[in-house]
Amino acid sequence: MYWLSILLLMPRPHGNMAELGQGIRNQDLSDHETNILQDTTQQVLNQMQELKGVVLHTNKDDYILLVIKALQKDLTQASEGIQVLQGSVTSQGEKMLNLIEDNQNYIQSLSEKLIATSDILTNYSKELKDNSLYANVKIELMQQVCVSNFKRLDNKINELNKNMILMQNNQEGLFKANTKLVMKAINDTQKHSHSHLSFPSDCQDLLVNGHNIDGVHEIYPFSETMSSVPVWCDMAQTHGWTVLLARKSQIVQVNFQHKWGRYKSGFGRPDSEYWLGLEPLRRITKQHHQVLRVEVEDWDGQEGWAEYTDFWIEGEDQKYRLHVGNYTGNIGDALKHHNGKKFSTFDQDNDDFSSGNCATQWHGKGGFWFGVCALTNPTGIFLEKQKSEMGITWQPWTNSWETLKKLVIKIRPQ
Ligand SMILES: [Ca+2]
Repeated sequence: MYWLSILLLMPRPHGNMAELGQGIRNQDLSDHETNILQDTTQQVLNQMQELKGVVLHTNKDDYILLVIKALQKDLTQASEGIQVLQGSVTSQGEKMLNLIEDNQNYIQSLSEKLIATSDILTNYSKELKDNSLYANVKIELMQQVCVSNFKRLDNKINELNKNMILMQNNQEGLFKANTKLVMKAINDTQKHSHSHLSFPSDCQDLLVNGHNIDGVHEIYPFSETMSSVPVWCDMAQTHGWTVLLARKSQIVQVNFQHKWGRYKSGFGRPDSEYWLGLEPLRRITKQHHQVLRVEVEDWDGQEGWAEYTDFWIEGEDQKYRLHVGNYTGNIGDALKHHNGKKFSTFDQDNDDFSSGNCATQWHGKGGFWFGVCALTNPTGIFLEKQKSEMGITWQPWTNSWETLKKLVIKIRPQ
């Protein structure tokens, strides 16, 4: 330490330091290290110059020589130190160079990797660009398809709307047509409320329902009870005649001598001789006033007819009073005498003959609308050709009480 401090304080020989500086310059030192060495050398030279002046003025030669030797030794040591330092610096420089070289290699490697990565990225970019273009083309195509589909959908919707309107119009038309049909059916039902297929109220209803052949049929004049009454129907082209009384030749003639009750309900057989009954007759004529037709045949085969366009009867409380008018025919108007008369039977005298019962005393005990007493006797006794007030007669036709072979009374709605 002592010599190091002396080295720093004491002047150094000028020639050795110059060589040292030159030696240093020859080494591969950095500029900064070279500057430090040069500064240090300059300081030593300066101190040596000062020391040289001191030596010139002191005259102590021995001491000076000793000091010089010591300085030379120091210089030698310093030179060695510098060499060590140079070696160290060189070693560090080499390390630095190696490090730099390593770094350069690493940088080179990184650069190569970067270039490779850049290439990859470029390729990716290119692929992305290509994909983007492809995607754009695809999107454009999809957009076109979508637009096309939207147009088609729009057209379909318009078409559907038109169809909906057409359907609504058709539905309205159908509804109107159905309403008309229903109203017509209701009107027809009301018009022919008693012309139901299963419950015809007379032969006219049966004809309307398609039964156009003469024969026995069941009619339902009692809507309340729906009980049926068998009748004979004479079917014409447009009229269904309901026979209310039939008198004609039979192997065994039907007995017409019945009490009020039987005349009220009816008796006989529709396919031969029969009486419909006052109560069914009242029900039929109550629904519609009737046309009444009388057909007669005498024992000589002559035929005739009479029609009354307004016929109806009252109820049992009025003894089924007769209303008949507007005669036409070729056998004379016999019923004009009976118009307005009550019905009488042999057990119930409602006639205008005050001294007795027309049915019992004069006309064979059949029931009829007797006055005083009769111009016709449709319910009389079936007798062969003869003159008898007890037989079946139509007085205006024969101008006598000549019996008839056939007499039928039938009705139809006006
Ligand atoms: Ca009487």
